[in-house]
Amino acid sequence: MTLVKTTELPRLNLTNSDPKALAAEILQALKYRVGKDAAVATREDWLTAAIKVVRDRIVDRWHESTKEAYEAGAKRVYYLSLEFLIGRLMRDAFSNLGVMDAMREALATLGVDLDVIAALEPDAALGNGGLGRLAACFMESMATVGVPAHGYGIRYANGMFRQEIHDGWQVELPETWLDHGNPWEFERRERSFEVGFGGTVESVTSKDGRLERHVWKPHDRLLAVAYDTPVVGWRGARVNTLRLWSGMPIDPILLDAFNAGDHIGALRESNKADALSRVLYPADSSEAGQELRLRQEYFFSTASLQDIIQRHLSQYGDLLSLPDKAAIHLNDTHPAIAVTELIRLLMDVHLLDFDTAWDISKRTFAYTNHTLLPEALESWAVPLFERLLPRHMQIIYAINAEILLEARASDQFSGEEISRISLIQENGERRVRMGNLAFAGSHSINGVSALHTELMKETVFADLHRLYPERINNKTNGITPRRWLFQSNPGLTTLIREAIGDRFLDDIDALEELDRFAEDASFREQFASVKRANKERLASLVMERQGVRVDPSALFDIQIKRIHEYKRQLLNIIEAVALYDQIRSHPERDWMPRVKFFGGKAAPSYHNAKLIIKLANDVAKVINRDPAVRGLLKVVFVPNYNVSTAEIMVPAADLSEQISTAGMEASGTGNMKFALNGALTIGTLDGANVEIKECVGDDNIFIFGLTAADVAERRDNGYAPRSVIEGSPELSQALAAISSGVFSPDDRNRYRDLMDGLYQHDWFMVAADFDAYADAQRQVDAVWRDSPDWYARAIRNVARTGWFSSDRTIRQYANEIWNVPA
Ligand code: NBG
Repeated sequence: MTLVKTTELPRLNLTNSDPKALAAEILQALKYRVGKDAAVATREDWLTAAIKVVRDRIVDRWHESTKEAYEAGAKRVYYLSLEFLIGRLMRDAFSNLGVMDAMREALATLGVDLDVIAALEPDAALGNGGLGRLAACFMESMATVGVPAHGYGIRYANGMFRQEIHDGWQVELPETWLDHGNPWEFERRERSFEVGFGGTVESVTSKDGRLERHVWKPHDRLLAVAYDTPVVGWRGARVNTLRLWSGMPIDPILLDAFNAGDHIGALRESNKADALSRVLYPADSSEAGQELRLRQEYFFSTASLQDIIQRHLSQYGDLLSLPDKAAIHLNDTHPAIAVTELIRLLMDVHLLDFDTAWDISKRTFAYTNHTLLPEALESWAVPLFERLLPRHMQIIYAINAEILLEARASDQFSGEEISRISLIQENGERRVRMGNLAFAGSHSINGVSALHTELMKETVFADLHRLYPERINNKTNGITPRRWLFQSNPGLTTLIREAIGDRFLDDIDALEELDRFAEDASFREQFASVKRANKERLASLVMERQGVRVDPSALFDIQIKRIHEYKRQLLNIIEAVALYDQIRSHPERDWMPRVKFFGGKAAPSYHNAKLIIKLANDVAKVINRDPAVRGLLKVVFVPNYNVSTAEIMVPAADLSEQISTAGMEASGTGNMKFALNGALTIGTLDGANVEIKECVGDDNIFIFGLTAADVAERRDNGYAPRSVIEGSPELSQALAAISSGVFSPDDRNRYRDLMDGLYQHDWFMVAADFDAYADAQRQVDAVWRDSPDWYARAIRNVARTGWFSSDRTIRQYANEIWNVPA
């Protein structure tokens, strides 16, 4: 087997990318921008200096891109998202600009190892999971395919929490990514906007008593200040802006209070402003619910809209043309309040009438739905909403009157259906439905996989879809191949280049040419050796971080994602327990060595998810030290799963676990990353797994279990998990072992309730799918045993998943929703 040496991707024609000149520039930056001498510089200082040197080149492209778009009068895309899970930026920027090797060489001449300083860059973890990472992939793809775009979000001082595992339990610690400053960003104090909350609404009437306009007099006021990060596309094609807002008080200190001796009270305003951009809510696919969250949503929505309006007015002079020049995208319902805020600004500040404002709004906004889970559909209690945003409440009633009128006029809805269309939920406590608001206020509503989009039409939005049948459309998610193949898997990238040439670097569809190499024995061996090297890297990480030894020749079976019952990490753990039983009872069988890796964070308030983490760790402890297993099975929970960890784990996987209850995972994007890196998927027909199966072909994926339709039918007909469990000896045994404390001798009852839940209701149909899952796992073993066949299938996965590039997704958004060229 030959080991593939990685070579650098083709360079961009950049002036001054000669390593000698770069080294001199890095020294200059160290001296004048960091203020340090080489003799005393820390590794963080070198990191900052290296970034500044490359950032200068990005700024050149940034200004060119901005100017081009301005002069062409191009329509701009504004992507509003409460989350951007960007991860580290250095490799991304260096690689996209084609200066990776030159910088590596330059740093080496200064005695600095690029890989060492790269590992010091903190992850910008301004997101929870798939939704935030999708926004980050989209930013990179928009810059790559040439869409002039701004991402708008919040500059959280503390992003996603850092997870530690203490005695098997998740412990949350604040993550402080800004500790050493952020060399990528530009603070724009001059770009700050006022944000108000509470107070009253006054009506201004003309002399003859006609209502002229409303004036909102907020009680609390603060500023949103912009911080810009340039986002560079592949080969520096375009540079777009990620603009994140930070809260700032209008009066930094209340001097009256201070002088009166109230030193803490004097900082009240400052603390309030700080709180707004302080932390990211760590709730994924579940409702955050608290007042501060609504404040955050309004804070970034109004700042972004004021910014957009100011830019538009200074270029075009009037707001009637806004929909032709701006596409504003709502990433989930978190920025849905922007619909009412735009109308407020157009009416109360720019003096348009409601009909005009409403029409502009609908033509400007588009909305993506990312989940059907009822607990994640945002709604706000009317009294809270009214208290914080009194003017917006009035506008919501006005919009509601419009759509209910349209619904009644169409004569196709019953009273009950009309009540489901309403923006206000009337049964029980009155609440504002943000999903309905986003739907009503947008001209396009999209789902994120074919299945999810169909289910949207049949479930949450069935009535609104009947009223506005032309609005719902599908845009299957994607991932950027730059980060998720070229940068994270340089070994595989080089191997592919040697096989099919460089065309796929710019046109990912060209990956198809790799298909025929599945039949080529020597290519398969090289492919296997690249995979092996990636697995060794993961094995050393696990050794280093956790002191667990794993064998890189075993099958690496990986499930990494947020911990959630619908994602069914529990199904995977129970199967591990069942397999453990089998190995112990039949030691004579030819078992295939396997390591099951888990990684992911649980929302701090999600009791069962945290218990599932503990269970994975408890099971690992027992299995890993049982000599009877002879290392045939190991279980590893990798702590603090984040973007950087994913970059190491994804290329090292043989098997990708995508086993959600069918109908519940809107799309998934981890599934795409794994397939593109040559892992085979074991999965249900859920989310984008359905489309992955269509692309890679039935033989190159392990599909099992109930379909979404089966799940619905079982639920309707009264699903009885107890009898299912009793009918499966393997499952009953595994559950009994967990329930009786085999894995928790220190607290035998720890998992009793969790297991009872499976017997009693099993909301996520773990029992119903268990046997099918275990069978599929044994098929996996059978294919893994025949190694050439396995790698042939793995290669076909790489060759056939170029379609899941976020460039494809973004082109579809551009052509079919935003109406901008791409
Ligand atoms: C998540 C879905 C994933 C999907 C991502 C990106 C939320 C609310 N939804 O299935 O659970 O891949 O969004 O679309 O985080």
